[in-house]
Amino acid sequence: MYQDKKVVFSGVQPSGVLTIGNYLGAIRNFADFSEEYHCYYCVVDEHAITVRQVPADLRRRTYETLALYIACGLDPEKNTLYVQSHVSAHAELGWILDCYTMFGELSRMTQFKDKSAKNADNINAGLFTYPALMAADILLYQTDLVPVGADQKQHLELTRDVAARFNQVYGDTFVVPDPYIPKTSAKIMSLADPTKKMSKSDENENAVVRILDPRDAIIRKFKRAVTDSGSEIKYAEGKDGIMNLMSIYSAFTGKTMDEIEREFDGKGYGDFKMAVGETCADALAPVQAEFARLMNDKAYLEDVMIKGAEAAARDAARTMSKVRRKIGFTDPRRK
Ligand code: ATP
Ligand code: LTN
Repeated sequence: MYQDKKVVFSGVQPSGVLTIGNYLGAIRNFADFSEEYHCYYCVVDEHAITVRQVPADLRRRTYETLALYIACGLDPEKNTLYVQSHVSAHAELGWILDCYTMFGELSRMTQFKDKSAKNADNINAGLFTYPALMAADILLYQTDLVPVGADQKQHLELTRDVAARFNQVYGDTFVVPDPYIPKTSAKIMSLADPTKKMSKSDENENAVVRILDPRDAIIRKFKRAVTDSGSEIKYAEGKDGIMNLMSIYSAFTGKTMDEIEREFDGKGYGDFKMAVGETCADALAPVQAEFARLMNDKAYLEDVMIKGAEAAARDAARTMSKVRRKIGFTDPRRK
């Protein structure tokens, strides 16, 4: 559809301040695709309202998430950066795909089960149909590749199934996308409970390291990270806490687990945690500086949002017109 280049699409919810899980599992990898692919990176605010949001916070975080995209190396000239609710085709195709997504399929989604348990007083229909809207995000742009963390694999499989089902009924309409899940750091775990995913909406601040946390907070959180009662820095079954810290250290330094074990041979957990904290803080410092600069230039961020939404809407319209025609919607203005 887009001439010579294949298409990449991904999204992040403005549902909280981003964590190093979002950074290492997703955003940090986005810029790798900018040259070879036609890339869309979206701030998915419509997904965020499946959980109750304070309007002023949602607004601020939408700007912040866009600023973080840019601070993490995404050049708005080379990537289409925009906000989901600015392009009405997402909600429009979302509704249509609701009608091609089965109740049974949605019931099996682990994210739905987790979020229902966490938000027992607000299990709304949007939380349930969330994956159909996510499929719409992706399929609107004839996406080939979707870089995401491991937790999104199931949603990607559903997207593929919905695309294939639609194509089977109506003939080739959508490209069936592949996930791109990084080999290391696809699932950064909570520092308070290393059997649980680190999540930006976690209420326990000690469980998450946020991209924007000050240096001393980052170091303090790593120092307090839950580990086992042993003392050896070893990547081994049953040492979930240490394995998670080693993955984080490896992701920031590029060192292998063997190299890390050798580096900390004879040293204790205290030394290792300090090293992880310092390395993480060092790596995030330039992102934080660029973020601060961008947040002071709201006019620039708004310009990026407007241009991005215009470009995305133009591209999405091509898929929408095809979808409408195939389904049998009337279009009296079309000659
Ligand atoms: P929430 O807590 O609001 O559900 P989240 O932290 O899970 O949010 P999302 O906005 O849903 O973050 O995800 C953005 C991207 O970050 C997705 O590609 C997701 O797979 C990835 N991601 C989220 N958490 C982690 C993690 N702990 N490790 C690796 N990747 C992650
Ligand atoms: N569901 C994702 C966020 C998301 C997304 C997308 C990711 C919404 N639409 C499209 C990739 C492609 C999440 O919860 N992390």
